[in-house]
Amino acid sequence: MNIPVIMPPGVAFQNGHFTAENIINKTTHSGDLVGVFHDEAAWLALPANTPIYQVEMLQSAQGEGELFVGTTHLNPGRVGDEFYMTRGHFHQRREQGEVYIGLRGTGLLLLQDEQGKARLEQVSTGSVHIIPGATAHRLINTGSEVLSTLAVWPTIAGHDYAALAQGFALRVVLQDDKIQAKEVQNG
Ligand code: PAN
Ligand code: ZN
Repeated sequence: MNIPVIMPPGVAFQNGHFTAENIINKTTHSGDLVGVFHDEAAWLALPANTPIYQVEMLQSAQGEGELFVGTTHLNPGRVGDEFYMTRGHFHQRREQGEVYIGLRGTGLLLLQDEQGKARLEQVSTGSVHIIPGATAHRLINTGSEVLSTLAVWPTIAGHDYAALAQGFALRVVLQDDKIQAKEVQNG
């Protein structure tokens, strides 16, 4: 019997780009990130069409038990003293977790629980990050090249951006030529 072998989609580990048909692509520009960076004047000075990060996703079946696979490419740069970062979110379905794997570049994964307690994990090539349920997550590029990560998460997870409208409890900035995490008052 001749059993056909399916060619699955691929991901290039060196840059996180997918090889597949019908990849979903979304770029987030500076102008989309209203209220995300603490230095409003520096944010306003940046052209609104400045690309900050790009997400590539494979097509997935939807529904309970199905998974999304995506890569995020976060550009290097700063708004004022604050490093470029993703918007960050809780999952709408709070109990749903996610896995991030570092592919290229260097940065930090900011994790925050529902009580507002934040922690940082170092992201680098091959780092594996298990994001538990009920944990908000944001990538921060503290390096000088693109930070790319691979992520897998349940399609039912959904994104809740509104819960963090006040912002995260930590900001990562360049001060005195050093990468520093600062605690934020009032979130
Ligand atoms: C990722 C993120 C991606 C972009 O795929 O959605 O890095 O970050 P924001 O969604 O916060 O803009 C993920 O965590 N999915 O659940
Ligand atoms: Zn997520």
